[in-house]
Amino acid sequence: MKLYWAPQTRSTRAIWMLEEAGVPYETELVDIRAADRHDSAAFRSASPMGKVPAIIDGDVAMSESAAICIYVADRYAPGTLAPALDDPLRGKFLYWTLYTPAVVEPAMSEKFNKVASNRVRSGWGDFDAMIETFDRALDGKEWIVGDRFTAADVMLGSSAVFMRMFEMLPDSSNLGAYADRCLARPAYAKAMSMSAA
Ligand SMILES: N[C@@H](CCC(=O)N[C@@H](CS)C(=O)NCC(=O)O)C(=O)O
Repeated sequence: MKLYWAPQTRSTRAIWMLEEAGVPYETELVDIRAADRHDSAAFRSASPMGKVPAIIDGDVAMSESAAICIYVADRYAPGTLAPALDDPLRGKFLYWTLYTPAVVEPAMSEKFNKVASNRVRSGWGDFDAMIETFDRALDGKEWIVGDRFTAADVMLGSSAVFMRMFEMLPDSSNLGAYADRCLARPAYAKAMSMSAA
């Protein structure tokens, strides 16, 4: 397993995921902030847009943090970090793993950039609908799917922590406590220490 990454980026999610799954990996830094950037052909084969994180695992070359989380969970921790294909929780697992790129990030971007929102016309609703839905889903729950930590929590946990960092997380006991539980995971700490280095 090779991980293409850069510090202080969405790469943290892939590191967190690989650490949760206990998969050994090597890393290659992609200098996304360099003025004269020269991406390797191998990296570009995994990430057509040149974005990190990306992985190459044998014949598998791919990017998109949510897709990487699902792949790693299915391949290396099926039934634990991802519900099995025939588990009824599988649908919820896919929904919540994709909630970050499909709903959280566009809604955050809209709010951050002060773009007018349209709850009905936009696929992500709007920022308030995104937060209310996320918060409600955590009512009485430790983790987002079933009663165990899954790859969906890597994606949503990183979103909750990120929103709190940017003071976009409202004063909600569900979301704040959820962010704290994610922060307390040793695999998250490992990802943060690597990403900060
Ligand atoms: N939807 C992608 C977004 C990846 C992304 O935007 N990566 C940024 C860093 S956080 C990047 O590589 N930017 C460099 C570039 O676009 O050249 C994912 O979740 O993996």
